[in-house]
Order: sequence, then structure tokens, then C-alpha cells
Amino acid sequence: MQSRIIMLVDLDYFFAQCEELRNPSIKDKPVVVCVYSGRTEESGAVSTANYVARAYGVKSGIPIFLAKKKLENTNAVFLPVDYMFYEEISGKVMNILKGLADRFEQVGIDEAYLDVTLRANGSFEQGRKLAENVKSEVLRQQKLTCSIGVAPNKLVAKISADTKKPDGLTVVTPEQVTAFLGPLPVSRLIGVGAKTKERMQALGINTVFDLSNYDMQRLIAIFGKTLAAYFHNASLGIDDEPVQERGEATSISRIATLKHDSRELSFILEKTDQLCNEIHADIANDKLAYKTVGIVVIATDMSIHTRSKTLENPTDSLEALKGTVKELLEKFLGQTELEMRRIGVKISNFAKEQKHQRQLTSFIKEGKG
Ligand code: DCP
Ligand code: CA
Ligand code: CA
Repeated sequence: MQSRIIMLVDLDYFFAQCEELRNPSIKDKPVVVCVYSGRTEESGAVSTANYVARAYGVKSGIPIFLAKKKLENTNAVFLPVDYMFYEEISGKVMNILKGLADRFEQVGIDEAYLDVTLRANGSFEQGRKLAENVKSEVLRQQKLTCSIGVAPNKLVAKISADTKKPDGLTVVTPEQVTAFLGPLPVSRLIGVGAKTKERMQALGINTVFDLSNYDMQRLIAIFGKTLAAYFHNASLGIDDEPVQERGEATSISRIATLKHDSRELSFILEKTDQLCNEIHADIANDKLAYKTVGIVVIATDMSIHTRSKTLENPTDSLEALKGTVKELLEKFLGQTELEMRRIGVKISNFAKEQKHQRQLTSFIKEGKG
């Protein structure tokens, strides 16, 4: 069977690149986009940074004060996140990408899979040309650079896109897949997080090659059938997941582990605010309004607790989301003595905001009257 040709397109240092777009005079300076928690002027975390700042060791997730320390005596620019602006740009880029694919699947604010098998005529050489065209169109129309991986499937496309950044293009043909993946650390495979990586290390599995050679029966005994099969296939670069336009989600959620176990509201809110920001970025892209907000708490004893609240009207407000989460947390803390280890936020009960349709309906109504 002829191989598929799949691209993963990921925009470079996305939020910071958007800021450079808005104000090109900062381009040569270290640019740090920050999520301020609001507790003190400096508290919060780095959302992302441009590559000038990264050269100083600044990256997503580090505390703002640490970034400031690393960039002491430079002309660094620190800016607050502006999701609305990034989403607007994301939407425009996604429209360009959609037009350049047989099938298109957005998987984040700044990345998407494109199946180009048909238009590449099954040729990876042609696939590379199409990827070059994607890069030049995104640059021409939106003045943004991106990095692209081209491969026979989503798994390998994603890893290859990460290989060369920024402004990279990496093509991995079916013949090259195992040689490409083999030397990489297992943690590069999606689904191998810090914990799994440690467990694998203890078994002597360090590289993807090690994993591919590991005895299947022992892998099953350790990770269970499903996970073992996934790991084994992944290590060989096998992945049949189709590129699919996302169906409408019924809920959107995020969960995270707290830095330390806690039942201190302000500390927990720092984390949930961050989760709310991410969730909000997701829905704004799809113009979704939610009616129900939920939290999930995993306590230190590993017990799981959920609370939720349904609002009177659907909303897409970030403030309402954060406010409702706070309310649910306060209530939960008042009801139990438990310390929290992990915390999650979920929105559901969506109403799609159909601006155009609404306008059309009111127009028709007026016409009738
Ligand atoms: N983001 C964030 N916090 C994180 C990771 C990411 O707020 N811990 C946001 C900011 C990023 C955007 O999501 O710009 C996209 O994330 P990526 O992981 O793709 O990172 P970048 O696009 O910033 O950088 P890269 O050039 O490595 O893709
Ligand atoms: Ca990116
Ligand atoms: Ca990304």
C-alpha cells in the first residue's frame, strides 16, 4: 500500500512571535510573554519566549523572576499574554493551512496536521515541495515562521517537526522512519512522560531502538496490553491515526499537579487560573460558549472529588470561568480537610456562538414583519 504523506505544522515561539508582529521593533531583543498571577508584580510564569531570550535559558514554564534574573542587564521586553490577539492570528493561519491540505486537523492554538497524500501524488519529494510552499505562504500572508515535519504518519510527523526549530523543515520517508526514531530518547514518543521514562530506564530502555527490541511479553507484563502495544508500535514508527477534522467537543478540560500539596486557596488559584487561560484559548478559537464549569480535585490520599456549577446563560468569558472555579474551590475547601495534589478544570454544556446565523435569522424575521 502506498504511504500516506502527513505534515505537522507548528508555529515558532508562537505567542512571542505574535508580539513581534505587533511591534517589530522588539524583534532583536529578548521577548518574554508572561502569565502574571497577580499576587505580586513579579509572580507568575513564562508562557513562552523568543529564541533571543531562549539563548539565555528562558523557556515556557519558568518563574518570571527567574527569567528576569537570566536576562539581567539585557534590553529584554516582558509582556503579558494577550490570548485574543494570538487566537485571531491563529485563526488566520489555520485558514491558510486548511486550504493547503486534503485533510486538516488543528491540534492546538499553533499547530495542525495536514494530510497531503493526494496532492503530493504519494511522493515525498512532492511532499517536501508542498511543505516549502506552506512555509512561504504562511510567511507571505501572515509574516510568521513555522517548523514542519513531513512523515508517513502523525506520530513521526510530530517528532520530526520538533527536530529542527525555528523555521525548520524535516522530511522522514517511510524507509527512514526506524533509523530516524531509533537513536532518540524514549521520552520523545508521545505518551512517555517523566514517570514512564523512569520506569523504562530501570528496565534498560533508554532509546526508541531499545524499546523496539524489548521483549513484548515483558512489556505487556509491566504496562498492560494496550499501553505495551502502543509503545511497541510507536517505537517502530507505526501509527494509523487518520488526520481528522475535529468533531465538536462535548467538554474541554485541563489538569495539572500542584508544585506541592496544598489547601491554600491563592496557591491553588495560581494553577487553576493558568488552566482556565488554556481552556479559554481553546474555546475562543472555536467560538464556543460554555454553561457548566467543573473542578476535579485529586487529594494527597489519591481520592478523586468533583464539583460543578451550571450557569444561567452560556458565556465565553474568561473572568466568569475563573470566578466560578474560585467559587467551587472555596466551597470544596470549606467542606473537606483534604490537601490537594492535582487539580483540574472542565467546561461543558456548549452552545456554539453562531453570529452569522443569528444575524440571518433576525434579518428574515424583519423581512417577514
Ligand atoms: N504555552 C504556554 N505555556 C507552556 C507551553 C506553551 O503558555 N508551558 C503557549 C505559548 C506558546 C504556545 O502555547 O507560544 C505554543 O506552544 P509551543 O509548545 O508550540 O511553543 P512555542 O510556539 O512558544 O515555541 P516553539 O518554537 O518551540 O514551538
Ligand atoms: Ca510552536
Ligand atoms: Ca505547538
